[in-house]
Amino acid sequence: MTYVEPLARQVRQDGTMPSADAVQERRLRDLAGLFADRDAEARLLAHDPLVYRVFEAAALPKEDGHLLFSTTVIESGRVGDEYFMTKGHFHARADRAELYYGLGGRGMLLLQTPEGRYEALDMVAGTAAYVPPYWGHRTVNTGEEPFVFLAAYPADAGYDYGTIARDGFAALVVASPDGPRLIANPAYRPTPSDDAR
Ligand code: S6P
Ligand code: ZN
Repeated sequence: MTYVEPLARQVRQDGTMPSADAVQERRLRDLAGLFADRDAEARLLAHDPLVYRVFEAAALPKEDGHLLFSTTVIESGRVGDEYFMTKGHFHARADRAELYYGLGGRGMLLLQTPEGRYEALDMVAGTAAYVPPYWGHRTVNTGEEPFVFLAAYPADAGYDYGTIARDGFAALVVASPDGPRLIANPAYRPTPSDDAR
C-alpha cells in the first residue's frame, strides 16, 4: 500500500466529496442567533432550510506539519436581507492560516481581526483566497447557485466558534438594489482581549 494514495479524495464539480470522512450538515437552527433579522429567522425556522454542508477529508495524519482539507457547499438563500453564510470561526490555534479555492458559484469571504477590523473578498470559481493567521473568517453565498469552495488548513488549527457566536461578526453582507453590500454590523461587540482588560 502506498502512503499518498489513501490520503487523496475525489472532489466533484459540485463540491461534494463522495469519499469524505465526515459530512457536516448545517441547517438554519444550527445558526440560530447569527442572522441580524431575528423575525425573518424565526419565520424561516418553521422550514429549517439546509444552509450549508462541509465534506471533510479528516482521516488524514494528525501529526505536526500535516494539512486537512474540506469542501463547503453553501446554498443560495437569504434570511431577511442577509445572505446564507457559514457560522464563521477563528482557529483554536489562532495563528494557523488557511487557503480557500473557489470551485463554483459566487460568494464573499469575510475576514476580521480579534479587534474588529474587517475585510471582504469576492470569490468565484478559480479565486485562491488567503486567510492569514489570527483572522476570523466566514463565507457568504451572494449568488443564485450554490457557492462552493475548497479549504486547506493545518491539521492542528481547530475551531473557536464561541467568539463569533458571542460577539457577532464585524461586517454583514446584505442584498440591495445594486447587489450585495458590505456593511458594518451595528450589533457587533468585541470582547476585550485578556491583555486589554
Ligand atoms: C476550516 C475551514 C472551512 C469551514 C467551513 C464551514 O478551517 O475554514 O472548512 O469549517 O467552510 O464554516 P464553519 O465556520 O461552519 O466552520
Ligand atoms: Zn478555518
